Amino acid sequence: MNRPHVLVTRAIFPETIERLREHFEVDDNPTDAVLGAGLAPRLQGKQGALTTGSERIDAALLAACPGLRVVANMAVGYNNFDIAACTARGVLATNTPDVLTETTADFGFALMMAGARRMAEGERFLRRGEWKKWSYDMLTGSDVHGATLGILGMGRIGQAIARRGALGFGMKVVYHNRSRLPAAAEAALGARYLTKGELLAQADHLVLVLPYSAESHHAIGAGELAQMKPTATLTNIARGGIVDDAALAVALRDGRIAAAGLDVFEGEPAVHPDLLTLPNVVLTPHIASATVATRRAMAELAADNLIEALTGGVPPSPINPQVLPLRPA
Ligand code: 8YV
Repeated sequence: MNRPHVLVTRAIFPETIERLREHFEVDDNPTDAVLGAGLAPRLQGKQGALTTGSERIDAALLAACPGLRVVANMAVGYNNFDIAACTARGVLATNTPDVLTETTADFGFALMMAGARRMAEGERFLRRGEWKKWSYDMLTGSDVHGATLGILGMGRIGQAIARRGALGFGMKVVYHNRSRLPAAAEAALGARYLTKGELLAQADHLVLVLPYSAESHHAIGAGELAQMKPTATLTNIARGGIVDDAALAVALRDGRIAAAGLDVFEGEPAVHPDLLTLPNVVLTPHIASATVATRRAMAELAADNLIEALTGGVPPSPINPQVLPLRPA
């Protein structure tokens, strides 16, 4: 029997690889090296790929890999995919929504709190041996409970953060999104729609949860930071490039906003060197979805998509379902 051939671009759970081997000839990547220019050669003769945000699937790659029919991203975000190019070539693209929503919202909330309450700064202070006595204004931050939570990008994760703020912390929730939520959803979340300018001006803690695109590139730059309260915090768990990191470093240095929490960076894993020198920013290495259970669920959902798509089933989370049914191999 002619089994489809698939590439798993990065190291993932061995159990998921084993499951894929029940259906496919699997080329995996136990060394976990990011393939980069080696991706197209490695995809020759493969009908499917299980990818992560580290691989770019664009028109050039697809042209170089004409046998490819499915790319299953182990991520909810898919800015590493050129969806129009995939669709034009009849290649199905899939992602992993829902399974990471609550985990990612937990982390976004934690990062926001860490910035507001200066937790990382306090920890570094203690480890440096500088904690000699109590003082009334030592590492004083700003309250989270009862404050105004601003959310830019009110999708599934934004709504999960809104629920945490409203129900758990008595926050006033305001948001801006490309499309306004239905009135019933707003009422359920206790969230009020604002223009982007109003959101910037009113938020005590602004959390970014919007997808990255040409439209959202530098959605937060010097101009936007200038509209925020000097006491405000900014948290980015969405994608690098949504914030102009150089402009943010200037705003944090000059006290134009109080603090930031960043899990994603322009050009990551590189981090803007100015951010590394600032005390009032909490920096984490793109780990918002990183719990064992959630990473397992993401890997399994990506595998489900690959298996269903290449065995004539119904993939659970297609991004461009219009290409289904897939062209024959
Ligand atoms: C992933 C993410 O860890 O799902 C996303 O969009 O950013 C993270 O959960 C990362 O993209 C690796 O694929």
